[in-house]
Amino acid sequence: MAKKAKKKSKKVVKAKAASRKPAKKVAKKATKPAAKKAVKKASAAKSAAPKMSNKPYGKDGKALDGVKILDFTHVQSGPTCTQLLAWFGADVIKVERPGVGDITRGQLVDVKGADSLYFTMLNHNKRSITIDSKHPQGKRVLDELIKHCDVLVENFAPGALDRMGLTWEYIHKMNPRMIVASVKGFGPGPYEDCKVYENVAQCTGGSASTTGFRDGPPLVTGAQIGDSGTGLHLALGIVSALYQRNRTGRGQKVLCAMQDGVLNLCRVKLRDQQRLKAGPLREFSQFGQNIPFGEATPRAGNDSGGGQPGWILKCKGWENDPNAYIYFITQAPVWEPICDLIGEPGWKTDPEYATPPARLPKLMAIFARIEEWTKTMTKLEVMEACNAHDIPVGPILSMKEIAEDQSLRATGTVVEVDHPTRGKYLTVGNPIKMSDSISEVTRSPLLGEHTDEILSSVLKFKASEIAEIKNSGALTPPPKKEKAA
Ligand code: CAO
Repeated sequence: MAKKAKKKSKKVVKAKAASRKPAKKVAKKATKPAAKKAVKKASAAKSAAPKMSNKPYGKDGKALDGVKILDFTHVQSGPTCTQLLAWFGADVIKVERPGVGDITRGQLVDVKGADSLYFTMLNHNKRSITIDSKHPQGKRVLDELIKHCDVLVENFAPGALDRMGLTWEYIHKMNPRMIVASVKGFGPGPYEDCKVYENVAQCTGGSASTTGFRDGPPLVTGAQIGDSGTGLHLALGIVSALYQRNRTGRGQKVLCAMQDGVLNLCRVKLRDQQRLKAGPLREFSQFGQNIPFGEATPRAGNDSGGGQPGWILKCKGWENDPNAYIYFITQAPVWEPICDLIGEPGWKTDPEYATPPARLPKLMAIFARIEEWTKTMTKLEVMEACNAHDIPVGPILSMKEIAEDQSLRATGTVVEVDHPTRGKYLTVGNPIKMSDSISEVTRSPLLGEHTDEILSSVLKFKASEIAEIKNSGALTPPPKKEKAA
C-alpha cells in the first residue's frame, strides 16, 4: 500500500511540473504518448473487468454477494435498509441486546409468545446474534465483527454508538475500509440531539403541513416515508459508498437524516412554495374556489401534485364500502374521450370546457359531473372503461384487496413466509426487481438464533474462547435481581 501511495505522489508531481511548461510544447510532446496511454488504459480496464458470466441470468449469485453487514439497527428505519441489502445478497448480522432484542419483537403482538409481525416483516434474510455491547467480552466480539464486516449500519439515538465506545475514529482505526451508515432524526443543527420517530419526521420534513384538507388540521400519511423512506435512502448511500471504496480503498460515513429524507420526497411542495411568488397555484382546487393563498404551500386535499388536475371520486357501493372510490385524472390529451364516456360530448368543443385553463376555475363542478358517472360502476369497472381510452385512474385498493391480489403474489411483491413460532404470514417482498439478482424472502431470525454459528464459523473463535465469552454473561440477559423479602 505504502509503495503504491509513493508512486502515485511522484506522478502527481510530474503532472504538476508539466502544467508549468508552455502550453504548446506540452501539447506537442504529449499528443502521441497520451494517445498511447489512453489505449493502454482502455485495454487495462478491459482486462481488469471480470469475464462475462456464461451462467443463465439469475443463476450467478446476487448483486451484493460477499458484502458483510454489521446490522446494529432497530425499529423500522434501519431494519428497512438492512433488509433490502440482505435481499440483494449481503450477509446481514443483526446484533441485538441479550434477552430483549429489537424492541419491535414484542410490540403489537398478535400471536402470544411469537415475534410480532412488526419485527418479522422488517428483518427477513438476516442472522441474529445477541451481544451486550457495553460488556468487555461483548466489546471483544463486536471488535471482531467490525474487523470482519464491510458496513456497520445503525439507527440509535444520537451519541449512543459513541457511548458504546464505537466512535468513527475507533472503528476506522480498526477497519479503515468500513462504511459506517447511520439514520438520525435530524442532520447537524439545532435539533441534532433529538430522538425521532416516523411522524416527527413527517411533520418536520414538510409532509404533514402539505397533507390533508385546507380547512382541516395537518395530516400524517400511512406511507412510512420517515422510517422506510429514510431506510431506502440509506441503502443507496451504502451501495454508493461500497462502489466508491472499490476505487479509494477506504470507508466513509453515510448519514441520512429522516427530516432530509422526508423533504426529498416532498420536493414538489418546495417547488410550489417558490411558485407562490409568481401568483396563485392554479392547479389547486382552492384557486377555482376563489380562496386566497397564504404564505406557504397549502394542504392540497386530493389535488394532484403535478400539472394534471385529479380528485378522488365515489364509485358504486361507496355508501357501505369505505374504499369504493377511484382517483380520476382529467389529463388534457384524453379530455375528449372523458367527455364521451361521461356523456358530455358538447364539452369537447364548448370554449368553457375545451381547454385546460378554461376548466381550472370549475374543476370541482367538473369532477362532480364525472362522479355522477363513476357512481354507476364499481371502481374496477371504471378502471376498465377508462384504460380502454388510456385515461389514467387509480382505484383505491384496500389492504385486504392487495393481500389477495394474485398478480402481486406472482411477482414476489407479496410473499407468504413460514415462521417456526408464528406460522404462515404475508409480507412485502423486494420491490426492486433485478434480472440477474433474484430475491428470495427467508424468515426473520429468532433472537440470538445464530450466536454460536457466528462466533465459531464467521469470527473463528476457538471453543475455549467461546466458553469464556459465554461464561462472562456478555451474550445473555443479566440475571433477574431477587426481590427483597
Ligand atoms: N447492548 C447494550 N446496550 C444496547 C444494545 C446492546 N446490544 N443495543 C442498544 N443498547 C442501548 C444503547 O446503547 C442505548 O444506551 P444509552 O442511552 O445508554 O447510550 C440504549 O440501548 C437505547 O438506545 P436508543 O436511545 O437508540 O433507543 P430508544 O428506544 O431510547 O430510542 C429511537 C429509539 C428510535 C427514538 C432512537 O433510537 C432514535 O432516535 N434513533 C434515530 C432515529 C431513528 O432511526 N428513528 C426511527 C426509528 S423507527 O420509528
